[in-house]
Amino acid sequence: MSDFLSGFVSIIGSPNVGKSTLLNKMIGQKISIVTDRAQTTRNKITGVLSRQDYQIVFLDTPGVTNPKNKLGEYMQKVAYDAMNEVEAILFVADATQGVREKDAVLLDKLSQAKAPVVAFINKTDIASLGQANEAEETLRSYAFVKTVLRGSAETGKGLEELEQALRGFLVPGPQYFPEDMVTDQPERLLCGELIREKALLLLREEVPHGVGVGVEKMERREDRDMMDVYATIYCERESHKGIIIGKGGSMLKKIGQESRKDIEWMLGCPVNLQLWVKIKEDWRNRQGMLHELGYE
Ligand SMILES: Nc1nc2c(ncn2[C@@H]2O[C@H](COP(=O)(O)OP(=O)(O)OP(=O)(O)O)[C@@H](O)[C@H]2O)c(=O)[nH]1
Ligand SMILES: [Mg+2]
Repeated sequence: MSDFLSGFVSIIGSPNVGKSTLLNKMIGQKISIVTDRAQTTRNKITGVLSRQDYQIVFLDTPGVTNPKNKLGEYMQKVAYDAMNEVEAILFVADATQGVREKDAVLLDKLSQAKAPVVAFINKTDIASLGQANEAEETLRSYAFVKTVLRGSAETGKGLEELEQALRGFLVPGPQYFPEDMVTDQPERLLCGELIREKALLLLREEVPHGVGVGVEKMERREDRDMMDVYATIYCERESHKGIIIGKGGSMLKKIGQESRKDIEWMLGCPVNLQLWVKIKEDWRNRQGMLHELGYE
């Protein structure tokens, strides 16, 4: 084991560029939720890639934007903290968007980081060659960016090269996690995230950012292979509660059905999911609620 290499790699980038999709694809398992909306990821998500002679511990982070509330401040801090004490930083850009003002601000921040920076231009499957080339040229103009690669987290193109590039920054060290462990997120948090993902995907534009999910209890039945999961969807307004519940409870039912499928797949057993909706005004600015939902 003396030749074993390992290290931490933070995945950093603007919202919606595909950081979580990339993590899931590299790991080969869905551990970080993905939607087409900005600011999907709210916490640091650890994903472990284990090979025979090396291990990469990825840290997926929230897309960096200007915070609008305490939750936003927390999310920004998670991303900034992840720039320290890692072996490498994987900066992700969206080929169809290029290097925008917000990406440039983030790159300036990364120029101060101690760790080497690898840039990955994502979504080349839907970008023109010109767009990808332009992004690459801009990224290469940053002297501290060691390597610029491109590909697609969706199709998997370019990910083998990316893994090899990151491998080059690993150092002799321990296997931090057992090789069959893909994340250190507790099942309870993963369940909550899967429910939040379905809520984000199914709800209208104005509700999603104010949605939080708390899983109160997970209990295995004694008489059979089944799990009872009790969870609450929090929102900020009466009108939002109405939208989440839907006509005759139809929306809540749909959120429940779709998230249950994912939760069952994750837990490997049938699940009885009980969902509630509660209003907590301005919860994204309330320390107690942030703490309760795991944002601390
Ligand atoms: N076509 C295409 N779509 C992609 C690719 N990677 C990600 N996406 C899509 O881009 C959207 C955002 O993906 P996420 O992985 O949630 O992005 P993120 O950077 O983690 O976003 P935040 O957590 O909000 O910061 C989703 O709709 C993905 O399906 C890709 O390589 N190609
Ligand atoms: Mg994400």
